Amino acid sequence: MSSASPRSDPPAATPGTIACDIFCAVIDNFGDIGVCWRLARQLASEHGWQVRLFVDDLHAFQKLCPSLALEHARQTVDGIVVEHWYEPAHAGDTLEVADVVIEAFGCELPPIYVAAMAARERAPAWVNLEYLSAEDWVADFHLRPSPHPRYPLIKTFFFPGLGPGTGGVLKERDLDAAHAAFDASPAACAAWWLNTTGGAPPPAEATVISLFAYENPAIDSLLEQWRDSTTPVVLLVPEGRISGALARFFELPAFAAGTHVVHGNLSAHSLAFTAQAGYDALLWASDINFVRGEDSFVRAQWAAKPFVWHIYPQADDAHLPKLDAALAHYARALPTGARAALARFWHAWNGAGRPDWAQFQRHYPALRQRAAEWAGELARVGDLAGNLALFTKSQLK
Ligand code: TRH
Repeated sequence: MSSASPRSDPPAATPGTIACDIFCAVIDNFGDIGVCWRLARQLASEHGWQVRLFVDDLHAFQKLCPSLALEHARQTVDGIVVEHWYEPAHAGDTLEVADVVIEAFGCELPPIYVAAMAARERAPAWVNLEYLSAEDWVADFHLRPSPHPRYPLIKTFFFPGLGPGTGGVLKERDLDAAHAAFDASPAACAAWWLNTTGGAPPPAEATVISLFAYENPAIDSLLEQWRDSTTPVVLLVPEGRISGALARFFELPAFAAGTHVVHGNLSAHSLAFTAQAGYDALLWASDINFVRGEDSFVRAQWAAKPFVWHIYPQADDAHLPKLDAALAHYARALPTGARAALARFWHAWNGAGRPDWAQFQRHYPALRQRAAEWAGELARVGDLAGNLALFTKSQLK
């Protein structure tokens, strides 16, 4: 549970504690702040850093962190100092430069802050955290330094990735234990279903699917296939950009949180958007997860269940090579038939063709096994927060 306090003092730091400032400009949706908030909490809780998070859009942030107060320019939440970065030049009420400075996704730091970084007795470790891509070039560019054109400062590009030689992706130390505890506890599972849908867990023969996606023209065909399925399908849909399409399909004015509909063999529940920490349980409770963007895509991999990725669409289809690069990692070790079925389904979900549910389901056992193996392989690349802490500490020596 998050707790916010409007006090402006940061949590008391012990001498030698690393201070870290993260700057986050929200471009779209929840991924920018989602990644930064997860990273901030991990650096504080697992590495003992004193973290300050500058974010320009408190409304987007509050969706993931309901205890955040919109009216405070500065507040402390879960031990993290949150500064409302209300204009690009704002750098906090008093100008303090941290030991480690993370600019997320190429956002531009306030010029006054950069000047203060240069004036600092010991230059901070400055990192630009990039968007995740599974493409091969990422390992070549990870940790490349970029000297500042005017100041004696070096910025390092830190690239998340799915393969060796990259920065990896975020994974909390206690994540697997929390997942295992959820799976091992029928009471926790039943409580989750009651709390989330108002009912009991579905019968074992049902396929439970979570659906987090952008607007998607393939949804109608999929809803028809689920409705006409020979076995029950239980669909869990966090309220959001795909909800309008479900409302149209079910001929409802809206598919708002709390709505339950049964059509043929499909039971669909619209869920309230949860605080970020609550999202994992939705992935654990489901047999197949539809995810999108960056952070939910990563969480689905840790959940170790088959998943379908709706990649964030970019101009000129620049996202399609990224989709195939992720498939190349994830699907590599699948038997040929399952690999082809997965690729066809991911492509159809991203605009090319019609998703074939029966074919996807036929390969479920192989996909399930691969999902578990892949989570192990990915873990070997190392957790991004740990990798970033190690690198920046080496810069501070
Ligand atoms: O919201 P997104 O589509 O964000 C996107 C992507 O990150 C994309 O790569 C980026 O370029 C673009 O923004 C600007 O998808 P993503 O990354 O999965 O972020 C969603 C966040 O929302 C994630 O942290 C999980 C969280 N979440 C909740 O906290 N509660 C919920 O109920 C749900 C469904 C998600």
